Amino acid sequence: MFKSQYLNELMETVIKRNPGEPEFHQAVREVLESLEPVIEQSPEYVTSGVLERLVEPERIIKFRVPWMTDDGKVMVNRGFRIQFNSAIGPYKGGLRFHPSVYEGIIKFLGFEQIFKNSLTGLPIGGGKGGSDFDPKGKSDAEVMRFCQSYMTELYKYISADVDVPAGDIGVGAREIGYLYGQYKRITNLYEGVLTGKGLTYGGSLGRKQATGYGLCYFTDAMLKAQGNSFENKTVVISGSGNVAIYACEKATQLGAKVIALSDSNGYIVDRNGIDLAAVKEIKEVKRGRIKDYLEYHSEATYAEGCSGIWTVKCDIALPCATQNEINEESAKALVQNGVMAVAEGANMPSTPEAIAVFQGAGILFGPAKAANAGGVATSALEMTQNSERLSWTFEEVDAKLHGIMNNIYNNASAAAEKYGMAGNLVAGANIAGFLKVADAMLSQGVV
Ligand code: NDP
Ligand code: 2IT
Repeated sequence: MFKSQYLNELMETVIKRNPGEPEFHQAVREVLESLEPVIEQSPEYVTSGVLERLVEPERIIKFRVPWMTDDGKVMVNRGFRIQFNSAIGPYKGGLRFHPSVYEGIIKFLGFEQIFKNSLTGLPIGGGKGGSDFDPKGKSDAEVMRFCQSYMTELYKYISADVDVPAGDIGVGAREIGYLYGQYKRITNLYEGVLTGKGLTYGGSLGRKQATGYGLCYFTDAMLKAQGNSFENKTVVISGSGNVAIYACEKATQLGAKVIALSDSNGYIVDRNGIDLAAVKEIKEVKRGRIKDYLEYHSEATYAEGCSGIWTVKCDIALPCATQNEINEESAKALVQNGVMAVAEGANMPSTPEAIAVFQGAGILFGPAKAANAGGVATSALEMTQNSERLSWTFEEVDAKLHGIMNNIYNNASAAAEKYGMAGNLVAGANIAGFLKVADAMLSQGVV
């Protein structure tokens, strides 16, 4: 329940208009809660209908994706692209290929992307897409045929100045390559229509590392504000995909010891510190499971199930797998074990109840929109390099990323303080992200 009757009615409308989409409702509710003090002070956001327009995607594209398995069987998946908000730039956001994908997941991710992209300070609007296709266990040829079929429909709706997709769960360098090849073939355009591209055909140095590195830069900024750092801290990271791997790399470089990683089957604990070269070989080369780590380090332990990882005692927890992976019980376990900071690499990995536990305990909490914005920020830097037909060095990209993450931390902190919620980075990130988009919408009239 909100104090404001207006917000209660708006939330009810969102639920009625988007039935059976609890993840989307969750994402909207959190943002509206943060905005309550803003609309009290600035009623023009209500009278101009900015909020009603923000919660309704500008366009939803939904399509059939037929493809053939290696043994000639016809398969049909569903493709989505939600072009949520273009007030401050072309739609920008990843594609997720995972069996759990349905319209509500893409909607929640697209909605979050609006505010995250605004926080980067770069000119990118919000969008997201994906499919219920599961790349796991498929051959490269099957993944290629799927990607070609997906792009054969999607190309009609995207271009370098309209909508620029990238990776997310299940979409990495391999998938982006196949998608790019098909876009180029159909349109005859060599343009920066996707980001996360390979380095030989327009990708940016540092994009692969950006979300994980950015997460650690953000966490470091939170810690430094309290006179602390990663030095000698024990870190637990969930997931073992793109974000988790490069969060592990940067946390280690900053002096921490990462002791646990996971996948959707289970988690490993290595008290000596994770051997990242082994993890990269297992995940990036062999496309294996995190359990295979025991073949490299028999002294490590493996446990089935993914939520148990939050019972491993640590100073810093970085959830980097998926939405709602930390519930109230897991949050309580982390707090009881003395966690001092939690920062979200995944999108919406903490349930509202879990966030309440962290904030109630007074620990540092870095919400996804702010903490994982380094990936999309570096995607925007890739777009810039493509436009000027130049490529920057790794050091240049990384330095820009570091500056952007520090700015996001400072802006979210300042917004929280300005609205009387000092230290509440959830509210601060939502408010700072909202204000830029809302003011652009006000300037552009009722569109
Ligand atoms: P990857 O596909 O590279 O890795 C995903 C990891 O999360 C895998 O270890 C996977 O395990 C695990 N995982 C996925 N779904 C579940 C589930 N339902 N339960 C438990 N574990 C699961 O994806 P990314 O690393 O790119 O993405 C991870 C998170 O970060 C997502 O929330 C994504 O939205 C977010 N993100 C990604 C960005 C990027 O640049 N890539 C940018 C910002 C946010 P398994 O192999 O068993 O499925
Ligand atoms: O959630 C995200 O921000 C991403 N998956 C990255 C999006 C992008 O366009 O790089």
